[in-house]
Amino acid sequence: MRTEVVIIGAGPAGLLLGQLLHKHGIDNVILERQTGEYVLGRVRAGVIEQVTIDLLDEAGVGARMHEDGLVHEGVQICVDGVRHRISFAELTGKAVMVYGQTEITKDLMDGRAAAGAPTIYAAYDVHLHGIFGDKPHVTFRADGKTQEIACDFVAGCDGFHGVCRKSVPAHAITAHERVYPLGWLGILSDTPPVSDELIYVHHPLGFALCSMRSPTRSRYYLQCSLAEDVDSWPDDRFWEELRPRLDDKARARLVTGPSIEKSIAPLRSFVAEPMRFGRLYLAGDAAHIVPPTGAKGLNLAASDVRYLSQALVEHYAEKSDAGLDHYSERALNRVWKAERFSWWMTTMLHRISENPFDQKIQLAELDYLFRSKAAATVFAENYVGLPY
Ligand code: RFL
Ligand code: PHB
Repeated sequence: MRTEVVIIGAGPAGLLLGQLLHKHGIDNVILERQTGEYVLGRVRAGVIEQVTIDLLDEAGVGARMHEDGLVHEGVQICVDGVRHRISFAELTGKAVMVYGQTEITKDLMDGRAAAGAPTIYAAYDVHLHGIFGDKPHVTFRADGKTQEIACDFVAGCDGFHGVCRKSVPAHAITAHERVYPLGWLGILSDTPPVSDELIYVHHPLGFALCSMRSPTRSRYYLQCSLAEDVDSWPDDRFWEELRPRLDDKARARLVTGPSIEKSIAPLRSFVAEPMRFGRLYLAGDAAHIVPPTGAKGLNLAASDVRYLSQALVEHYAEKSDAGLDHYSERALNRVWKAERFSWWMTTMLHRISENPFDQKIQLAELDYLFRSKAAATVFAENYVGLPY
């Protein structure tokens, strides 16, 4: 088999890249280790930036998002029971959209099926060959047999635990990492959200987040230790731990109910540099991870895909490799700013240190954020997404 671009991974990065390339007549095959059902079962991101919305529209998969997505013109931060609002509309003239990653993935899968572009699910033992030469190829096992695809380029969109980044010789790659001593315990429930806007909660008992997927479906998170086991968190225990962290109004509006999903995600900041190795280009979580506090992971995957798809279009349509040559530098420039914002929000909002000095600094930072228009604007500009 031969194609122009082999894309490893059918998460949002891989599917979006496939859709944009297909639109420009560039042949691509996606190889995904899991089944489509499994990919759709993962509950992850919920907040998307305007630039990501625009890209989904450009890929032709934005219709359902515009119908069902919730436009949020601000976000709320609650400190010790008092809520403060940061208005994106007033400070930046922009907004974000609350629309689940599961739905985006479904829209992209449907778009790909409609386009008739090939995705091979349950593709095991993916190996990359010859990425530093002119004629790379990829081998994998599917339907019980070993198969091979020759290509011009490989896009590594296979997430943090994928094979692409690990295929690169150690001397060619530098990893920057910060692991936080905590995780997020998340719950999804068919109960109405406590507020029309997201509430990020700073509390002596630990961080909490009240988010949503729709007017009837809530998503809540609690800071937890990395040693926690999700099985030791029956729903009642979750609601009991969430309740005292909320302000009076949110507490009064809290409707509890059975969880339809519950999971723990560790918090990590990670960047691999560079993002290009010969004819292999990394995009999304394969190259970088942010802690979820700034809601940037999926949005960064989308911005990488924007740079990479444009560069590949330039290569095939204009016979110019300028975009490919600058891909890593351009993508990393935006990545590091989102890394900084996510790290800052994480350290400001979680109970990380038991040192009273550190706790006072957190409160001073939050107070400054609420009182200074300049500080609130910095927050808002980053939250709604920096320009490309
Ligand atoms: P994904 O989604 O991990 O997809 C990678 C795909 O590659 C497949 N794969 C392989 N396929 C073939 N061969 C192999 N050897 C393979 N190894 C792996 C995997 O099965 C998978 O299908 O990466 P991608 O596409 O880069 O997308 C990244 C986003 O999923 C991620 O950044 C976000 O979910 C992060 N995130 C959030 N981002 C936001 O922008 N806004 C949010 O509100 C937000 N909230 C979150 C989040 C992530 C969370 N968790 C669980 C880490 C909330 C949480 C709790
Ligand atoms: C979510 O709704 O899953 C969500 C929202 C905001 C975040 C992270 C996750 O910062």
